[in-house]
Amino acid sequence: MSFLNVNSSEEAINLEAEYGAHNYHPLPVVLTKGEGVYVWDVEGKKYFDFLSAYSAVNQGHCHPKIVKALELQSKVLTLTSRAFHNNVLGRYEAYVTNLFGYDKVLPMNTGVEGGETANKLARKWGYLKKGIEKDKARIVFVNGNFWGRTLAAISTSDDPLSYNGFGPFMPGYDLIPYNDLKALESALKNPNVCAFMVEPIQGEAGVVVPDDGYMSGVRTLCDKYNVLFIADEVQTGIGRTGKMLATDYEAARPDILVLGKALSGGVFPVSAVLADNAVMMCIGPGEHGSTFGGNPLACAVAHAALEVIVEEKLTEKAYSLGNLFRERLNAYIEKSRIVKLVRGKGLLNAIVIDDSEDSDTAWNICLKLRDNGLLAKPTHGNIIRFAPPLVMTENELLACVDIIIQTLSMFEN
Ligand code: IF1
Repeated sequence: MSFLNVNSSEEAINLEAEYGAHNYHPLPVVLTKGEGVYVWDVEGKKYFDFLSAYSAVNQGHCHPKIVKALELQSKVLTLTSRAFHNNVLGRYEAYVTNLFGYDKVLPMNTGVEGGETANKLARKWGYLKKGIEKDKARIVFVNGNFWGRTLAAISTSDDPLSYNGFGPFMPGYDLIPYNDLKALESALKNPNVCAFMVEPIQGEAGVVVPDDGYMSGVRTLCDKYNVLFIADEVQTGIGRTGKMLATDYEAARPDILVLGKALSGGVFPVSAVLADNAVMMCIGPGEHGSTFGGNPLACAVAHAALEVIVEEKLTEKAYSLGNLFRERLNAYIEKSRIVKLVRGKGLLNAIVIDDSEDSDTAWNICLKLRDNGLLAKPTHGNIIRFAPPLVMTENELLACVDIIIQTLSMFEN
């Protein structure tokens, strides 16, 4: 057996089972090529990608402009570390801070590193600017949050699958219900609270959309109690929900903005934390960083990836295609026995199967969707997330709606 390539999906799956950690349970499909909204498996079968690598591929697979930026930079300079300057970082920093309207950016690599950076920034601001007693700073999170797999991230989780068996956990975190401004206000009254970190729409929890007014209410309460509002837009940001940021739907400008995933169009791990000087300058030289943070290759890729979102008006596309998607699905749901509802904003949507969390209906529906040429995966038990690349055309979206409805119909009796 050559380890360089595989001749069948089965061989690839067996190699992963034998030599790879079993930290995932992938849908049984082995992808070998991606282009725009399509992916192909080893046997040559073509699929619509309706997951977009959890919203990292908003710009479509292997977008030519982003790949070109990767190619060009990769032949010139890939990594200098931040021990020295490079000629790409500053230009990218100017672009991304102007695009999102913040004074500064702290470049990192993965979304969870962005979250960790936001937590460290908020704590430092709490001590230096809010006058919180040393080591007493607290950050408030909500039930159902997901911001990654590090020990800090799982210390805020209420999902046993995320934290079971990984204790002891990091102190200094409080949990309150999502979408509950009363609970938030009572938590923020604690003078040791330096920040509230929240997803504008909860991705992993199953595309949970809060009430209108929740995010603007968060902004008002954080102002009232001198608490930093950290928005985790790793999954909702970069056009996915029909606005450049999901927080753009309301008067809810975050004090700290965390971006990742589609910041690179899925071509390279890139994340970013944006804030104004009053917050960002609380961290000084040598107090935070990473080997790859702000590397020239990542900056070139991210710069191109953001330009694609703007130039191709992908945010506007997500907004209109998302409305069309929910309209067609709701028409089906009216007469469906198994689908309870569809929810989401822009092209971040999910359907809830009228089933218990531990039933395998959603999984079986995704297996059938695969057979019918569309790839999606259940999030929690009975919820299927639908998040295609934002470059999809209306005809392609309608073809996907047909596949989804045709597949769901197979489970109605
Ligand atoms: C997995 C889903 C999970 C995120 C939000 C930060 C991060 C994520 C809102 C961390 C990452 C990924 C992680 C990946 C599957 C996927 C995911 F929600 F998107 F479906 F897990 F919940 N904030 N989400 O969604 O970013 O460090 O991964 O770059 O861990 O299984 P990361």
